[in-house]
Amino acid sequence: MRVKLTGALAGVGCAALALGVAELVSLLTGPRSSPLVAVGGAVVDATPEWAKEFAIRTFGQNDKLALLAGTGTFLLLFSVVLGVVAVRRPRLGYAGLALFGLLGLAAAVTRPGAGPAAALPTLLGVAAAGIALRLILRAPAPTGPGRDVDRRGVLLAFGAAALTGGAGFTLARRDSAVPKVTLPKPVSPAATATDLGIPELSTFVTSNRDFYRVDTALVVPRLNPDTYRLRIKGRVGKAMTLSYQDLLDRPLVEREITLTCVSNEVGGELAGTARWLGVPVAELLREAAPQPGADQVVSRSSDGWTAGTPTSVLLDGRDALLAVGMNGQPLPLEHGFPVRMIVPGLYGYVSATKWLTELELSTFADFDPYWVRRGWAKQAPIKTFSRIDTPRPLSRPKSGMVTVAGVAWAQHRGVDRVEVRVDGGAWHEATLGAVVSTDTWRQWVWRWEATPGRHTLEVRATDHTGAVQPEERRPPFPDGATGWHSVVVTAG
Ligand SMILES: Nc1nc2c(c(=O)[nH]1)N[C@H]1C(S)=C(S)[C@@H](COP(=O)(O)O)O[C@H]1N2
Ligand SMILES: [Mo]
Repeated sequence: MRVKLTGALAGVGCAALALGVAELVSLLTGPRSSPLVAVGGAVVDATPEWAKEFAIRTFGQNDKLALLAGTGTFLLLFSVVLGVVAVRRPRLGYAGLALFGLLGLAAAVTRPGAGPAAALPTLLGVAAAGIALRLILRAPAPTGPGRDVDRRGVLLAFGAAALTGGAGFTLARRDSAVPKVTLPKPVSPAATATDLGIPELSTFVTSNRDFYRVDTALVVPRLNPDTYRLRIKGRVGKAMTLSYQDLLDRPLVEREITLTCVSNEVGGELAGTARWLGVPVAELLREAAPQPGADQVVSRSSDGWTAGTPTSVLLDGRDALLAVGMNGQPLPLEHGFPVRMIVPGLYGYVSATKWLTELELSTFADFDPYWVRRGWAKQAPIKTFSRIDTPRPLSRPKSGMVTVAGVAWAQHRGVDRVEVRVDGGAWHEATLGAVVSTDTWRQWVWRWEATPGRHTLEVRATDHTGAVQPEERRPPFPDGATGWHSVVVTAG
């Protein structure tokens, strides 16, 4: 029993040491070469077609911590077994360690954009663990089967693991701020809408801090603006490479645009409006001269994620931008610093590539981007949506005059009307906030004379083409949810 316990502890100590050393080394080779992050990233990407249910649930959610915790638990169990086995059969122990190393190695070097140096954290981590195991497993125990375990060695392994891992994490955190850059003024500034200023109602412009975040990145890519390059290539007459400064030197426009995630559920919060500063995509595309038939622009990020946008949409005159600024600031790291794409009217997964490094003119027949490979639709215009922000579900407003308010969106078609009804009765027209383009959401408000009791409020919007938001509830997969948002309240 004791041999087993100390063996288990030895295994965990060695595994922790491997991770700690790897974390420290990954400071030099980049955070995505850390085996924990690399394996987690590989798991995210390897979600197979048949596991679409899983993809639907993960898509759009930030279960990154859960994933890392899951990987960590698996490692813990593996290292316990490894330690217990190693005490009796050291060779098997070393073999297990090698297997564990191979897994990390395979993940680290096959991550998009990984060079040979990505192997170093795992290699050095496993080497350190191997040496520690060797020192810990001493001569055969004088009594009984198995080897004696050097308890001091185990303690030392844990100590070294804590030191290296701790140093790695602290140092990694130290330089996670956005590099200092000064953005030029736009040649064409954004006009803004007046905020209705109702408590609990989403503000017309969403602050960078409150803006939703959706991506597959386990660690936020950190690109250096000084060495940044954007390549425009593929089926073009003239391939181009632009630096960050090249982009800033162009005439920049600023536009308020509402971005929405296809994973947003009815009533969900995966939408936000920001003031984006950027270079019109169409100008760059025209200079690159797309070949006839190049109907898809594949945008690629530094971490290998891809989106596919119809070339025709990017050239139809809408404000599709390569954005460098968000609400007067350089893009925050989580929102794509230094450059991302923003296309009014299309869900983020087919248009809004963050940490953008490449635009490749291709065709829909030739290439399926990241989420399309996982079963999501190739074409994904944003569906008309409306949401009740206040009163909150299950709240207890006082009877009498109650302010019902929310937002509605139908990007690039525009919202023309929002209606509210109570308990399935007649529809009442809400008052809409004024907006300057069809590319943003609209705030809306309706004053309700509430009678005491339990009531159901429902909302629906009509877009500028006259199409009424469909009532039928459908889930986000494969091209966006539909259905009316409803809220149940009890007026007192
Ligand atoms: N590089 C990269 N860009 C990405 C994604 C991603 O996973 N990786 N996710 C997309 C999705 S699905 C959405 S909805 C938007 C969200 O942008 P935000 O996080 O700035 O709100 O980014 C898009 N751009
Ligand atoms: Mo999304």
